[in-house]
Amino acid sequence: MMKKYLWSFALSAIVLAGCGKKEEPVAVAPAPVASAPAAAAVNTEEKVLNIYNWADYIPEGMIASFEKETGIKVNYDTFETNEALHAKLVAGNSGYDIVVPGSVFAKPQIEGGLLQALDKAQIKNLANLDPAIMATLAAKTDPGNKHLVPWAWGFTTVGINKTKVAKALGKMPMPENAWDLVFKPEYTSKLKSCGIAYLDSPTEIIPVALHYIGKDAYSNDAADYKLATEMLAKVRKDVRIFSSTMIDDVASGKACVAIGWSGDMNIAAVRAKENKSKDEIEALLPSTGALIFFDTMAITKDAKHPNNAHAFIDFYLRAENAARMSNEMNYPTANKAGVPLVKPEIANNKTIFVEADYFAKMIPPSSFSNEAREAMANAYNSFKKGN
Ligand code: N2P
Repeated sequence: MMKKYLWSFALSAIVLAGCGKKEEPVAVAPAPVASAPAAAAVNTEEKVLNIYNWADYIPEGMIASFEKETGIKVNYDTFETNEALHAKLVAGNSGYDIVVPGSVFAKPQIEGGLLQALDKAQIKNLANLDPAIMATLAAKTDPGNKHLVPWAWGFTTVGINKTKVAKALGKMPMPENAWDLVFKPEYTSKLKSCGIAYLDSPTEIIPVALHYIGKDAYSNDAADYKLATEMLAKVRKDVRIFSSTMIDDVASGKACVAIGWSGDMNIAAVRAKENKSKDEIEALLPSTGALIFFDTMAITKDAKHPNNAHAFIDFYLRAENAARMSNEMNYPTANKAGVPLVKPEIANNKTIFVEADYFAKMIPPSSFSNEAREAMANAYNSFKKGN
């Protein structure tokens, strides 16, 4: 049992080390106050809730269960990149009550007043969350854990169709560092024949490229972006697919190697088996580390249904719902109470719940200034256009 929790302690240690602090114990967010208000507040909101989440992130039927139980009708839309969500929030009047930004974007969104503080009295299941993960979020992103509740976490890495990659590489052995497969011309020139896919977002690709060239993945220095795009330019012609919903591309063999998200690559592996493909798909653990992300639920500043939003967040935080997400979407949950309910084949999959020693190598998330994000977008767009 203890082994399963190791990763979260390792996570807090590495994230704190990453922000220059020693591995001192961190004040954990206070547990929700148990005392009930004198009279239970009556929810007079219209029975509607508008949710905006990443594609391929929620188990089938979970929304229907919430609707059935509460009588609240959910409009559930999806986005594919942090940039797309951010643009909607900045424009205002998005119409969404709950959004799920990555922590890299949630930080400037909190600072910019785009998200409202949670009413923790309405979320009794906050107590189910892993204190170590909440401490890392408080330290780096959301002081006092006022705005954000983790949906899931995971990492950006290299996914491969082992069968097709072995064939395309021929006599060439697999590199020690899996990032070479997507960034080193020696490999990409061979793998282009079976399809190279990249996530389609500046803040996904530039950070992994920075990491590959030995720079800080979260550098805010535009001069570093130039170096990253110089490296990327050498492999641009070999990249066939730009997509942030690449599960089917990988599962069907349209792409044999991808810069993708850990859970999506694991879903692709499962889907290939369901499709009776003989090819084996795998999320890799690059020797130099992969980039961790946290995706977090938050309520928009101008939400029209904040009470319904709190009700959904509390519902999602039930141990059984958190475990269902891990079991079906192949992303680790930050819900400590849910972990014992995760199926052994998921809990023991080292590319989903990674082991503590690999954690020590992973790159914790940070964030970018508005100017840096703009410079990164320009660098990425010119890379993509090929000029
Ligand atoms: C999408 C999962 C989103 C992970 N399937 C990246 N934040």
